[in-house]
Amino acid sequence: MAAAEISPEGAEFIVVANRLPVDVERAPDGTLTWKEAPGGLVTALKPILSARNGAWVGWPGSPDVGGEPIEGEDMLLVPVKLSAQEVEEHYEGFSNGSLWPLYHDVIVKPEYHREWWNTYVEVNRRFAEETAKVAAKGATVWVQDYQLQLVPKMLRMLRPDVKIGFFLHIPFPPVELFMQMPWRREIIEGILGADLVGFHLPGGAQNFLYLANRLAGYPTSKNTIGVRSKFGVVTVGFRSVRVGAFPISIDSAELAATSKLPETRKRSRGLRKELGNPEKIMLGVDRLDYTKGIDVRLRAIGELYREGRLDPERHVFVQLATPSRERVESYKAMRNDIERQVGRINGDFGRVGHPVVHYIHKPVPRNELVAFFGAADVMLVTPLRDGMNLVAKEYLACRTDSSGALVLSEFTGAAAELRQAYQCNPHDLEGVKNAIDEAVHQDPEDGKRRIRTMRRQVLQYDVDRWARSFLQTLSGQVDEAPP
Ligand code: GDG
Repeated sequence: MAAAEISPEGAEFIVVANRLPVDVERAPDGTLTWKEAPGGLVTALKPILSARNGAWVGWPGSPDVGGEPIEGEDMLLVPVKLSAQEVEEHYEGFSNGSLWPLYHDVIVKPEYHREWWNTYVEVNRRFAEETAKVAAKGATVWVQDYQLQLVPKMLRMLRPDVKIGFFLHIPFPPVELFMQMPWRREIIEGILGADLVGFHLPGGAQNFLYLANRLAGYPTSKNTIGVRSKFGVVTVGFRSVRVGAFPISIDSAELAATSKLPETRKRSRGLRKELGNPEKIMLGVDRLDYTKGIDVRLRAIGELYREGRLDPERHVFVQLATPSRERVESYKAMRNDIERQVGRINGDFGRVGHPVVHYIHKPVPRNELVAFFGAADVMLVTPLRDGMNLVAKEYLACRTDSSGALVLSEFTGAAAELRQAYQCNPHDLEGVKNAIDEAVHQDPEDGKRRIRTMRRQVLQYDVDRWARSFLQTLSGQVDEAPP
């Protein structure tokens, strides 16, 4: 790759992510329109993007759509054009068929195909090139997630003048698993193109530090990595790459405000009524993904009904499962398994007009989701592995009266911060059952104390704080980011 030209008018702050924060819609006459697709990341970064002449580089969500950058409301949108085959091999293939299962404890067996890898390299190169074209001299570039791990190194080769941060939103696996990856050294070298590499947890950062030494032979610091503090260092030639833990969060104040609105409260009451005014509503909210442990909680709930520890007349379970990666084989099999379990529990314990498990397989509008959080007495978050899990934090932000209970898998990043949850090991079915049982039958005063403590944590450490601590560390403004 030859060095790219530096645009005199370029963007000073650039986010590079697999997806643009917009949805593209094609009108019947073939013209394209763009609609903002709000998400936690874009909400947190919008103020910085609009203040710093920002740009967002990403795939617009439809194959063969791309071309010239588009002036958005708060930022320049830079669509990266990908063919249908590239989406299949880069996104569904290497990202979600190889990296996703490998980084989530090989719950499903990862597949490694050379064609997928070659396309992953090619697509990463295109992202790096598009970024190099729009970056102002000395710009700050923040690359997001596992789909783009080669971009930091490729971008550095094109534009040695820019400052590069990389953040991984999913777990970074231990060496024993990572060593499976046929292109393991290339991936480590790719990430090490950044000036700052961030993970949710110190454990992931430590895994990465170890591999940087073992696979690429770079000297690494030996200190214990802290949360937003005590960064590790990898010495790559004349450069120092910092490695740290920055647990992501949510826009807590906005969610709390939405959940307090009279119309949200009314809708929460309406939902309870539609469910037959049960004593306790249990809720699960997940992308339909095998990492989320939806099957685990269904198995636990089924047994609790069978043993009489849950009462089908008084306790109902609602599972909102957003469709996800539906073309990937392992997702199809998982969906069948979950739907069979739902049918079986309802067959055994429901009656006409009164199912015990309510299963919705479609995305729910944001406000409706907040009403569900408001209605839920017990939130079930039982992933087998999850980088952070924002749902657990969102539920807490919405519990403005401090009622409710959170059952939380120890295998989520959130478990490190939310110590007062009913924590469980998702591989230990009896443990999961006990945690659900305790949460459903908790003493209300004890419950309030738990929720209050966890809410305080979520309100204090919101997504804005996450972005600021990462970017301040990247800019070198502070040696240690504010706690
Ligand atoms: C990855 C990592 C990490 C879900 N269903 C609906 C809906 N959602 C929203 C939730 C939440 C988001 O989607 C899911 O976030 P999670 O964090 O739970 O999980 P992943 O999608 O796997 O995210 C994860 C995250 O990145 C951030 O770093 O925490 O570990 O895997 O915001 O509320 N939203 C709406 N309707 C739905 O039906 N509107």
